[in-house]
Amino acid sequence: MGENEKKQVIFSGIQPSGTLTLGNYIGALRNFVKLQDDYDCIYCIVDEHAITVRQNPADLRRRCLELAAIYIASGLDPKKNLIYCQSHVSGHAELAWILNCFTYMGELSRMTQFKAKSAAHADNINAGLFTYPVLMAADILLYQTNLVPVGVDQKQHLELCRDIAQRFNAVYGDVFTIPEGYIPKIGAKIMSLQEPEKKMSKSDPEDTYIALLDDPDTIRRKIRRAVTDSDGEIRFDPENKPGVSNLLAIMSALGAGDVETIAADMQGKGYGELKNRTTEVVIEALSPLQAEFKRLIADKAYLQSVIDENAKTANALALRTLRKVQKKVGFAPRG
Ligand code: ATP
Ligand code: LTN
Repeated sequence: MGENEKKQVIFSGIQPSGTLTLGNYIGALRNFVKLQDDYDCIYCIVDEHAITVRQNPADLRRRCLELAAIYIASGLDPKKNLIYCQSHVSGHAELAWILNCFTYMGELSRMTQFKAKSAAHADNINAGLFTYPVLMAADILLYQTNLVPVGVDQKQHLELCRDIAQRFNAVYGDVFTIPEGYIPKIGAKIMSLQEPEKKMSKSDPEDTYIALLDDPDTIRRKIRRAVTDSDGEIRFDPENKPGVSNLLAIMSALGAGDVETIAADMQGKGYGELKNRTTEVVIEALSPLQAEFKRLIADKAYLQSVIDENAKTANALALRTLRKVQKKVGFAPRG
């Protein structure tokens, strides 16, 4: 790329809805770090998405700063990447409203995340949970994003985002850039340690996931108790051997080689050995991040200054798209 050529834009977000898991790290965060030098990157703390499920206010507030610290601790340079809270840039909610008027009820009711979350929170199936993907589309389209690094569970939302953008562009001209997904080949869906047919998720019970901040003993215990199967063979076969394949995928994603090679290396070994090796790889991958997190979280003033400064920059960028959209749909000019 020539020196003066504008870099492409990356946008992604993580909800401060719980302690980040190894799934979030492998499916999303780790790729954010890889992409930061080649793109203009915006990594948002999507607190407005998080309240689609009831949150304790004090916990939510604390987790937003913790997520900023995790972003930085995982290697994202806050001078090169925009790290900020979604609720600090009002354009997200404003654009979401407009896009709501370009999204059909039928499209939203097909979203599998909506179906899963409304089953899990049957006492609180709120309209925000239903229109969640529209806010996500607004996040992405607000910055004329080219690429969106996410885990595979977000693919359906991303396709909807593209459909909304294309629909809007068809009426008003080329207003939005049409974004592409960036989904890793290995690790796009890390599975629950207890129910390996299900995605590892930070809102599930503690023993089903490895948290990025778990200490080595906790990691060892959780992996030791991970569900495998009874045939005793170490082989990568997600369909028939989801538990064993999940451990192999975790190791591979964390740099231990490709899944087939790891499996071949471990021929004749038992699941105990597989779990020990996985434990070592995970502890080694997480310990630098944990040390850096500990240092950063002690300096709340610094973290606050990062999200404040970056929100200002994000706001200025967001307004460019928002004003254009408002004009296109026919809102009265500002005097
Ligand atoms: P929640 O359980 O609160 O819905 P979550 O754990 O699914 O949260 P999100 O904040 O919704 O996490 O997701 C942040 C990013 O992490 C998204 O890009 C998502 O695709 C990715 N991700 C989440 N879980 C996994 C997983 N198990 N494997 C791979 N990627 C994942
Ligand atoms: N919906 C995502 C989080 C999210 C996101 C985004 C991801 C909100 N806005 C924009 C990528 C781009 C989730 O539930 N994991």
